[in-house]
Amino acid sequence: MKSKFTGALIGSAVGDALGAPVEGYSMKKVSSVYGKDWKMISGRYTDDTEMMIGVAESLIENKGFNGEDMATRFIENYNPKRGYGPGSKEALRRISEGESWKEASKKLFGGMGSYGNGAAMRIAPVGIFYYDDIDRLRETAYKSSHITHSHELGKEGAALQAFSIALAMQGRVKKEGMLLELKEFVENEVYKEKIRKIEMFFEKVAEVDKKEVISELGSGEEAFNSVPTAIYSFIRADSFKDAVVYAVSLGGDTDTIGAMTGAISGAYYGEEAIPKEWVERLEGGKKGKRYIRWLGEELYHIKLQLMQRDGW
Ligand code: AR6
Ligand code: MG
Repeated sequence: MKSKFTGALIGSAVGDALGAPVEGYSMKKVSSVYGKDWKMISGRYTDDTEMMIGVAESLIENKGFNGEDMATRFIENYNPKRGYGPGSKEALRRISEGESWKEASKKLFGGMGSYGNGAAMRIAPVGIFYYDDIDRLRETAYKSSHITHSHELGKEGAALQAFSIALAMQGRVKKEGMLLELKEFVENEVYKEKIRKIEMFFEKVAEVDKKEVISELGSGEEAFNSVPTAIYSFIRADSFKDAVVYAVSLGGDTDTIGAMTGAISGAYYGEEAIPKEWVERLEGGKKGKRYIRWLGEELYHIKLQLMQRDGW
């Protein structure tokens, strides 16, 4: 279990760092950069991992969700060079200027709130910490999303990603079984339809063309155009490496789809299954790979304590 906790977080960071140098590229351009080797280029992570670290730090410090504290962590960790989306950036600016974390995100996009994938990309700590408690998982996914993403589709995408990670932690189901549970879990029709499309992909005998995956599931910055793509990338592969390589190879929002695929795959296969050369190349420093592993270990220890307290 410990290796699944650390695997989800390191897997997320590795996927992010692998996708980062080719963000926004077409499928063809990604392939011209990575060729057949898929060597990690710089190992530098982006906003996805920086925010995922904030979620983990806050869950650890509070042994659960605390919105004000989590928002503060996001603001303290914020480095403009990590490539934040405009919505997240504005929400954090508003909160740092004194608006409540419950109100700030509602003002974005003309009062609609953001449906970007920024809440789903950072959700791995919630998925691992509440892997055995669906109600808490859903509630915490919604609340942690709300700090920057108040649109229903942004929140539902984060909850779906968190639940995918939880199922991967449990390791009971993959393929059809996993899709069935995801379809029951998810409350929004847009996501149900995407999961149906994934089911249809698996019903086909021939390998589905990547262009079809992109047009049907998406490869963009919207949560509904990227979370299902990450889930599909995980399910169709038989290893951590194949899953993440496939996700990034599609092009588009490669760092985030890479991060989300890496989180689910790391939770399923465990940290040992992540290619050593990718982890070695992942950035170090104060909040680098060692720190990310430590966050996973801390979440694991706190989870154990809470389970023992509750008489497991
Ligand atoms: N109406 C129209 N467009 C929207 C709406 C909406 N309600 N919500 C989101 N978008 P954002 P993120 C579009 O800015 O989710 C970074 O590279 C809009 O084009 O909230 O935190 C990350 O690494 C908006 O700019 O950012 C992610 O890969 C975009 O969705 C990515 O950006 C993203 O929403 C998303 O980060
Ligand atoms: Mg990013």
